[in-house]
Amino acid sequence: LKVAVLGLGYIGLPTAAVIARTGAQVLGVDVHQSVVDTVNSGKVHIEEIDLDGLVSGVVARGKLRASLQIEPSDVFVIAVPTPFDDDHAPDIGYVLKAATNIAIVLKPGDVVILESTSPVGTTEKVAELLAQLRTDLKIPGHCTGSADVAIAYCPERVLPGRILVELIDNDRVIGGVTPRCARKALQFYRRFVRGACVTTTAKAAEMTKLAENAFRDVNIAFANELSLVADRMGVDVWEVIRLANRHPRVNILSPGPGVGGHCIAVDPWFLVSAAPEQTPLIRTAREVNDGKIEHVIARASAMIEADPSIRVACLGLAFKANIDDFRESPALKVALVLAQRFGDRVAIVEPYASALPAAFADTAARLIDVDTAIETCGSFVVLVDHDVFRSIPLDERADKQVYDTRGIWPDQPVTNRGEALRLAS
Ligand code: SAJ
Repeated sequence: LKVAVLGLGYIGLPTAAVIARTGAQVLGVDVHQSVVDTVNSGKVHIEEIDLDGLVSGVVARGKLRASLQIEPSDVFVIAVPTPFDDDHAPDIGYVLKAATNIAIVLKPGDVVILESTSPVGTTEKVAELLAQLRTDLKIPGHCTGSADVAIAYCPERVLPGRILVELIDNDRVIGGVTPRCARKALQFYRRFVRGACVTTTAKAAEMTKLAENAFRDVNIAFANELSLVADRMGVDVWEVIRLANRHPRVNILSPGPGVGGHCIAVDPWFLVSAAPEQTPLIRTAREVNDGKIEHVIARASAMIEADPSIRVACLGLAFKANIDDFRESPALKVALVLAQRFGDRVAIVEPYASALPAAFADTAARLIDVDTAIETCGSFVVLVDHDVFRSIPLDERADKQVYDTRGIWPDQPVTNRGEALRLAS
């Protein structure tokens, strides 16, 4: 079996490697020469547990190869980005470009699968495009009788940090442009998925993916809203959540400095922009989560202004714990504003970065390690719940002013909690 995976990012590369491990001949296609070169040398350009070993193994055995050029294959998996523009309207340009490239080499019997998170209807647009570009082939949804190729949507659902485990163990939703397409795609996923593979229509599968991430966003927004209420009331939100979650049917998620990553902070907008009148809750959740960033900046600023003599360490830039991914990261946004506002009083601790991101170039902020922060900073703003921060013992921070947006240090003395400093009101 020959498989082409288009897009060698956080989803495409692990997917390509896992398929290659099953013995299939996999070609990874990417637009960046540096990515192609890195993969062909058996290395990885992204940090993900166990991915480096897997990629070096399948490349060494000749099962995975990368290229800028697509080649004829039996199965095509599209895993390219679907960003949104300034008006939150989704941009499926990369998906359509990938489909255009596939059209050049498509032949009867092939299976085309879209995995990128996409607005409802995108898979049908891919089919339509292929029908326009390849009038010599019978494309599903655009022909009578049995089609020459199969086209399906099967969203990835893996959690960064657990990608290789979840790629295999998670259930998969497989939506065909026709039921026959779904069955063909199902055969492919059965090669490497241990979880259940459930078939449906392409549109239902597309909406399922968006619903999953919107569900999480709405639930995190509830936790973030509670944190604002608790802040106003002078109550410890972490304690309230711990207590509420003792109820058998309550399971409140964790507040934080906002919601980041390229999924939860993005995908709900795909639903909102498709049905604005029907989505006040989903839109508001997005606004609550984005608004939390401003609240954290205000609270952290108040703490820093309260004592001009102390240096401040912002702990973490990643969008969540124990990963090196800074996309849409609220921690990065907060740290950047604090660095711009307070100059060289602010230092950044991020064990997952070897240098500060380019956005910090105009600031005086420095990247320091945990030990230096403990020695030289009198104040901590906890922005990411990395394990390495969580494990700092009380005696190394008891005397610091701490604003802990992730609730990682419940034992911090109340008198040394920055959030206890009320704003001017
Ligand atoms: N967060 C909180 N509080 C929480 C949980 C998360 O503030 O209680 C924040 C995180 O710190 C982070 C953001 O939310 O900034 C998103 O993190 P996440 O762990 O919830 O999700 P992602 O973006 O890493 O992965 C999600 C997953 N979707 C769901 O759990 C429904 C994953 O399964 C998807 O595959 C992925 O999006 C994706 O690619 O769509």
